[in-house]
Amino acid sequence: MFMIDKTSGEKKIEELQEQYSKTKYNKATNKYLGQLRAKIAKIRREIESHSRRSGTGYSVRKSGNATVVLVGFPNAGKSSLLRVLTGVQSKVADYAFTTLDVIPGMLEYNGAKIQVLDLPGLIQGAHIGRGGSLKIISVIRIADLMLFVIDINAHQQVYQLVDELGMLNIRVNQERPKIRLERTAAGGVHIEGNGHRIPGRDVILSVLNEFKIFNGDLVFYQDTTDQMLIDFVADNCVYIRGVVALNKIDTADSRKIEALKNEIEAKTGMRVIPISAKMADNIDDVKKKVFDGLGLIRVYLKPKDGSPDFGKPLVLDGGASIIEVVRKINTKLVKSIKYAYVSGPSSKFANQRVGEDHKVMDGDVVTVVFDF
Ligand SMILES: Nc1nc2c(ncn2[C@@H]2O[C@H](COP(=O)(O)OP(=O)(O)O)[C@@H](O)[C@H]2O)c(=O)[nH]1
Ligand SMILES: [Mg+2]
Repeated sequence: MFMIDKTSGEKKIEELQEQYSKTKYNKATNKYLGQLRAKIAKIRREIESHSRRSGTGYSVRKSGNATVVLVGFPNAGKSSLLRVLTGVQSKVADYAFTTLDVIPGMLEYNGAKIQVLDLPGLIQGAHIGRGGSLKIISVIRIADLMLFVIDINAHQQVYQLVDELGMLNIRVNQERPKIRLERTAAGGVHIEGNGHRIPGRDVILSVLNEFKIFNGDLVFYQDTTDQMLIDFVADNCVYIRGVVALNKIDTADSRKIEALKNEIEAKTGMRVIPISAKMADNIDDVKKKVFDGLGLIRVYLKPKDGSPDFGKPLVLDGGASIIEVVRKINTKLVKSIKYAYVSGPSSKFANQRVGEDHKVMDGDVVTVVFDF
């Protein structure tokens, strides 16, 4: 195992985290704890912007429709899963810490090309730079989905990983907090809670002050924890969906598999797929859940007087409109769109005529009419 030298920033974070964990939570310490967390978030933001500038990350080029990273402890079965998903032989050995680099594979499913990256295993202490984690994190941050690979005989690792990633400002299966801040020149801080559960005024002010914000209107649109407020103000988190592959089920009985699947789903909000990478068991379900988790959609083009080509879907991101459909065919055509005919989940009836802003859905058949 190798370890990155800790910088002064990382040491400072360790100190603050120690103070944080030593302090009992109550009404009197509430504000102090908020301050500590805001300080940690701020130092971390500095470290990250530094490591981006100095280029300590791996350089990984995104390719295909979407990028999925395999996240897990060493020995969980990441390289084995990469092989059964994509055919790419990343080094598999009977001892830990074998993969030291990022190994890319390409998974083709439903007409989509999904890039799958096998990363060196993440281990405890990742948030302070253990195990070369800062490089690994720089790759995870660009992912569209995290596929957690968890050994069923060490399933607690999924919770440790979610915690570690949390400390590295990667939020798993969470949405960006719905909060708005409008800075004003004077007048102090106005808080609109809209009836939601929000941090106390003293905590809010101490967090804002830590980021040198002394005036403004702060509006909450949902129940908000202290951490969510800090995430919003520091603006340094990425929000990535996750799916769990619970691996090595060939070594467990069905009662244990079912119980752990339910437990992890309840505690993390992620879908859990029990698999055996070794026996290639349930791998199709992984592919399906990855495709669904990415929110990709398929649209079939139909010539005006012909039939749709169901063998060759256009794969688009969820929320795409007719404009994105045309951009996929040829960017230059976008300015010539007249209208389109849509049949399928997004249309009210067959061959509905729609404008270029119409949002398409998975399974739509589309005919675009141009105005040349
Ligand atoms: N029994 C069993 N062993 C597995 C399974 N998947 C991987 N392994 C074994 O676990 C070890 C680590 O696998 P590897 O893919 O290298 O894990 P990585 O370190 O996460 O990349 C190897 O000995 C694999 O043969 C599985 O589904 N069942
Ligand atoms: Mg490996």
